Amino acid sequence: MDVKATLDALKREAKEAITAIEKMHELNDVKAKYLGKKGPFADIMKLMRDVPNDEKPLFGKTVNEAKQVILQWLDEARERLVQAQIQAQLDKETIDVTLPGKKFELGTTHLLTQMVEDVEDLLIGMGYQVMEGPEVEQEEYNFEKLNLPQDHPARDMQDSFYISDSTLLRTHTSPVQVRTMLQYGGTKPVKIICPGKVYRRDDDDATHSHQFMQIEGLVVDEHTSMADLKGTLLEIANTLFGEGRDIRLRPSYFPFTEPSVEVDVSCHNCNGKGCHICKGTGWIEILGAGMVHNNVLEASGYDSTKYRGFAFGIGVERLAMLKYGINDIRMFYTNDIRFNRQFKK
Ligand code: FA5
Repeated sequence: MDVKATLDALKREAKEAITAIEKMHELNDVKAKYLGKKGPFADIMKLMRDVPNDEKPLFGKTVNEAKQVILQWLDEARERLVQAQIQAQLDKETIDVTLPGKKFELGTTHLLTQMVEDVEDLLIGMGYQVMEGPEVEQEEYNFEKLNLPQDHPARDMQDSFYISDSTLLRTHTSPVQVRTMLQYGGTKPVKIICPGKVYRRDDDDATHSHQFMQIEGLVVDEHTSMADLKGTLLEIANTLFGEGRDIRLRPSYFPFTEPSVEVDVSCHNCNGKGCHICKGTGWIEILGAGMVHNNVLEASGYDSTKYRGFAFGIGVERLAMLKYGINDIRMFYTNDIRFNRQFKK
């Protein structure tokens, strides 16, 4: 038998079979067919017995070379299939940049934030500076320095969440008045607002929340008067509720202001005639205010014979409820997206 011719024929046949391979598993089939234990190479090696001893090395070498060539072709075929697989995957994953994009739903600014921003925009334009104060506050600032000494009956007006004997969650933003005046050192005029969260042990119902927002305002200088307070509040009312609002000041009581007033705005719904929103009165209460009490000025380092001040504290939820006819304060805090969406700016 001409081994060389047999091997050449075998290689040609294997080459054809390997070239035709299209799937990975076919590689193993072809390999087993030609190089496996029952394949033609095994048969050829059996002939080794009849080859003269001196020709055995050459015989073995020739067979082995043919085998290596086939293994090499199989490796090349494997590489070809791997590359084809990668290419197919890439083709499948091609991004069509002309496809329309996915639309992401944009959130909205919460209505309370919008109200605060509206008031801030207006008052910053009038020369006010925005200040911040801690929500965990000392009794000294929340009460004492605001002319509410220990055992003062007015402390009951604002049932508090105490954290320790002398620390509580602030019940109003008024402590920022004291903190700012102390920071200013009793010599500079003050013109600030402070929006922020406050906390009271009120039972939650349609008009009360244990956590709500206020915007504090404070102006201190040598000439401030009640007329300035009224003008400022009128400006706020017109900005929030539309031009043509009227305001009225009613005598009230706050320990930290004297005189103290509660402020009503003429109803934006009925223009003062009386409707369900203003409960037939033509007026809607929006805030507390007054001239800063001399005791507060003194406790905060300002000479009350020289300086005068006015202050106001707006309930933000109350404002928003009145402006938009919202009848339950809890709507602000349940995070119902359908409610929030209605106030997309
Ligand atoms: C005060 O908190 C004073 N610090 C306001 C003030 C500042 C007066 C500066 C004078 C000078 P009052 O307790 O009335 O005042 O609260 C102010 C506003 O907060 C109220 O008009 C009301 O709109 C709102 N408010 C009070 N309690 C609650 C509550 N539980 N839930 C929601 N809003 C409330």
